[in-house]
Amino acid sequence: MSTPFIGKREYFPGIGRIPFEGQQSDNPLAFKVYDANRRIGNKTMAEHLRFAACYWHTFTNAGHDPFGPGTRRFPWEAGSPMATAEARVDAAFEFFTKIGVPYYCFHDVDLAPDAEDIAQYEKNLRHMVALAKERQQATGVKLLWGTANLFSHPRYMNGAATNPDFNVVARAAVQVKAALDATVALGGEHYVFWGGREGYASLVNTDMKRELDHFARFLAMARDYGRSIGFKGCFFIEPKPMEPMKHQYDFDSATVAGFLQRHGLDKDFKLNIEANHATLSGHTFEHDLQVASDHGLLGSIDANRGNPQNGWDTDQFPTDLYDTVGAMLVVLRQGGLAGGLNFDAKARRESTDMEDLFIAHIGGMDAFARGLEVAHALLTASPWEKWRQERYASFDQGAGRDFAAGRLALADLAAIAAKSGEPAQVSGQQERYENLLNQYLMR
Ligand code: XUL
Ligand code: CO
Repeated sequence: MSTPFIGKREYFPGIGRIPFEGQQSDNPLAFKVYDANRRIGNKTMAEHLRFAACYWHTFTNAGHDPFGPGTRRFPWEAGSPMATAEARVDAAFEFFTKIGVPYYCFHDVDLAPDAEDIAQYEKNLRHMVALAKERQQATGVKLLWGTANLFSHPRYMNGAATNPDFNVVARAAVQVKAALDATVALGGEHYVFWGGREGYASLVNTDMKRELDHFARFLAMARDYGRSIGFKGCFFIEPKPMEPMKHQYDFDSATVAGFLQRHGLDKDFKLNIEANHATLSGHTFEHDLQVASDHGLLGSIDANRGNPQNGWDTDQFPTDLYDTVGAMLVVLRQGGLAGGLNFDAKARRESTDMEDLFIAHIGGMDAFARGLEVAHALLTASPWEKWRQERYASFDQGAGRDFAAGRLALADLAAIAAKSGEPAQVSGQQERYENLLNQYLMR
C-alpha cells in the first residue's frame, strides 16, 4: 500500500490509503460499504456522493468547548501562525488523499491566518491559496466550496451583513470579496454563506426588516462580484435557526426559500442543508432536505448529526442509517446534487488519536454509502414509489385531475361531494412503508 504524502514530512504515519475491504473486515481503518468505483444505477458511488472533508473541524479544531481548551495535539501546530498554516495544508492534503475524498471545503481564516490589517489578511490568504493550488494539482483533490468566516471576530458580534453599523457591513465585504477571489483561484465549484451572527439577541434593539433588506442587498452584491470574476457555481445559503444568536434569520429551508424568492435571489442561490441545523429548527434532516428540494433549491449537504438528548449543535459524524437513507431518497429523487456531501462534523473531544479523524470519516462515508444503496434499491426495485403514487391516484383522472389542473371552483367541489356521499376510509399505511425500509436495510 502506498503512503501518499506531498509535504516535507508525513503527518499520519502508519496510515496508508484507506482500502475498501467489505462487510467481513474488522479493520477499523477500512471501508465496509463505500467502494468509490462501484456503480449504483448510472453513476459510481463517488459520483453520487461527492464527499468533502472540512478544513475547520478536522485540522483547526483541537476539541475546545466552552469549559476547556482543545485536547488533540495536532502535529502541524508548531511555530508562528503562518508556519502552522503552511504545515496544516500539507497535513490536510495528505489526509484528503489517504481517506479518498474527492473534495474539501474551507473558510478564509481556516486556510490562512487572520489579520486585522486588511492588506496583511489579503496577503496571508493569497499566499495560502497559492500553496493549496499546488497541492490540488499534485493530488487531484478539488475544492467543493469556499466561504468567509463572518462570525468569529468580535467585530461581527452584532452581525456581519445585517450589522446595525454600516462600517461593519463594509468590513464584512473585505472577507467575502477575498474568499470569492480565493474560491475562483482554486477552481472552487460553489460558495457558501452561513449567517452565524446574522440574527439577533433581542428584538428590543433590532429593526428586523431593515437588517433583512441589508442582507439581501449584500448577497446580491456578492453575487454580482462573483459573476464579474468568472464564478460560475452556485451560491449556497446554509440555514440554522439559532446558535450562536438567539435567533438566526436563515432559520430553516422554508424561511430561506421565501427570503430568496422575495428578493429575486433564487436563480443564483440554493441551499446547503446541514443535518444538525435541521434538527435544531425542530425538523428532521429529511424534512429540510425535502422542503429545499421541492423549491428546486437543494444544492448541497453538510453531513453530520445531532444528539437527541442535547439541544445544541454537536456536529457528530453521521452514523444513523435512517438519516442517510432518508437523505439519499431526497437526493436520488431530484437526480443528484450540484454540490456534495461535506462532513461538517467533528470527532469527539475525547477522541484524541489522529487515527480517530480517519475512523470518524470512514464511518460517515460508509453510512452514506449504505444510505445510497438502500435508497436506490427502494426507488428502483421495491413497490415504494408505486405505493406513494397510488395514494394520490384519485388526482390522476376525472374530477381529481380537473381540480389539480385548476379547472374547478369551490362550489364544483361541494357539488361533487354532495353526489358522492361520505368518502370511504383509506389507510395511510405508514407501518407498511417503515417495514419495507427496514427490509431493504436488513438485506
Ligand atoms: C456552523 C457551520 C459552519 C458552516 C460554514 O454551524 O455549520 O461551519 O458550515 O460556515
Ligand atoms: Co455547516
